[in-house]
Amino acid sequence: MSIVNTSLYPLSDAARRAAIVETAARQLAEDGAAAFPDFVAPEALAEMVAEAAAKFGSAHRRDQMLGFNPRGPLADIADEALRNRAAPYSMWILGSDLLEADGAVQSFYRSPELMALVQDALGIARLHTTADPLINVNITYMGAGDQHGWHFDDNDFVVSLLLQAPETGGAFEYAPEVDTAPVEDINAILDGASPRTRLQKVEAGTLLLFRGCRALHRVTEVAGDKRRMIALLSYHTEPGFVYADSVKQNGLGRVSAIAA
Ligand SMILES: O=C(O)CCC(=O)C(=O)O
Ligand SMILES: [Fe+2]
Repeated sequence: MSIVNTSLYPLSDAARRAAIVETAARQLAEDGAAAFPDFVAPEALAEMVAEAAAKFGSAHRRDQMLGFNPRGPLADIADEALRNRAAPYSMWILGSDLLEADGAVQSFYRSPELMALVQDALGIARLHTTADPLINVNITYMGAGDQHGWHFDDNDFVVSLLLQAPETGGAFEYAPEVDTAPVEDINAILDGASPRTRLQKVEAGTLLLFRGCRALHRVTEVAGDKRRMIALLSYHTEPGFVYADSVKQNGLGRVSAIAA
């Protein structure tokens, strides 16, 4: 069984694959984000949802107020008041060591057809999976009242697959290419009052490629009983990448794998 929805994404057909890659590369260039709706076959998505839901009790609860992690030129020009602006990070995160090694989520993360597509859409010669047992593909869960405040990412790009959308909220909002924006524009974005922000339409089964180091982005507050569940996939241009202990401690509340 293919994990990818081959009727919409016939990746083994060279001409159609080239068109899919070209569309994604254009979206990335224009918007800083490329979405692939219904990317995963329904049965594969159902398996991932079941695995993620079953592991929820093992996820680490994160409740923090954090700054937006200024990047690039902004890191030099942000004034004290702007630097001190913080927003809630409230969610549960499941370490990748707690996902089944041969389960649906890890199989998707490691699938050569997915990695080749991401690589080509981003124009990167060769991508590697992360060597870190805790952070390679993680699931985050957000329930009623949870949100992921405005921030820039440390890594160059993010690949995500929304597993389950909440009833309301939990939208992905972003302002592309604002690492070179003036301080007033950043303040307006953080105030939720900027014409530079857009909402990215993401539904369960949507794969999203996103340049999070150049775009301020957030996940809006979730409402309702149904949790938002998303798989966040980390890849690197060099093999053998392992995250710093501080990153693991911050996100997962631990630095080493839990023995099976
Ligand atoms: O949950 C999402 O859609 C985005 C998560 C995110 O921005 C991050 O993990 O850095
Ligand atoms: Fe992010």
